Amino acid sequence: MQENSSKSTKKIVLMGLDNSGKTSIVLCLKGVKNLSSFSAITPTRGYEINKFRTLGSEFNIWDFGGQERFREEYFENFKTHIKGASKLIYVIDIQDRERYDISLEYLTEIIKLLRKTKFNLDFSLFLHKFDPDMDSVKKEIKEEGIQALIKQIEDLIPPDFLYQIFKTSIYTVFQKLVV
Ligand SMILES: Nc1nc2c(ncn2[C@@H]2O[C@H](COP(=O)(O)OP(=O)(O)O)[C@@H](O)[C@H]2O)c(=O)[nH]1
Ligand SMILES: [Mg+2]
Repeated sequence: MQENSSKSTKKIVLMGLDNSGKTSIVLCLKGVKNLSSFSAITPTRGYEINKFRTLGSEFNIWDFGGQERFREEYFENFKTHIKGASKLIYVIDIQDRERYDISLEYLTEIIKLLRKTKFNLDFSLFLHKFDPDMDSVKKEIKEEGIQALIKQIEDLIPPDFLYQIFKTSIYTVFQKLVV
């Protein structure tokens, strides 16, 4: 598939396990406010490219579905997929504790490949589904789990690899929270 390679178009790549919320994030970025759109989304097969324009820039967001059977292909053609991208966002569903390990393995592989390609792109991690509607007890337990997750992330990412971590939810405007 051919991307629009005009200079003002920014390519953003979204990766992460299936169901982590990538397509929903794309809808948020596109400014879709109608919540019923979120229940209508179907799992992304392979990958899909979303084009939209906001704040005077044009964006192509490449949403890689993340289902297991597609991951091998992403790795094989990694260079082609991320070529021209200015940003790669890796999404982790913080509510899916059972798959933290699988998600971190996937992340490890992506970082390995990124270091090989030497492309200069921004790397961000979204700790996603960090919803605002948690009571304080639940929040506390959750915070502990998340701190442990962040520690694991820090341990697996090489010290000279630059990245930023954000806590995000489709139910709040994306909040920047650098850890
Ligand atoms: N609680 C919660 N659910 C979310 C959030 N973002 C997405 N979801 C839900 O997670 C599921 C998977 O989302 P989807 O965008 O299809 O994930 P994808 O497979 O990574 O593209 C859907 O049921 C979404 O409604 C969020 O911030 N909070
Ligand atoms: Mg999707």
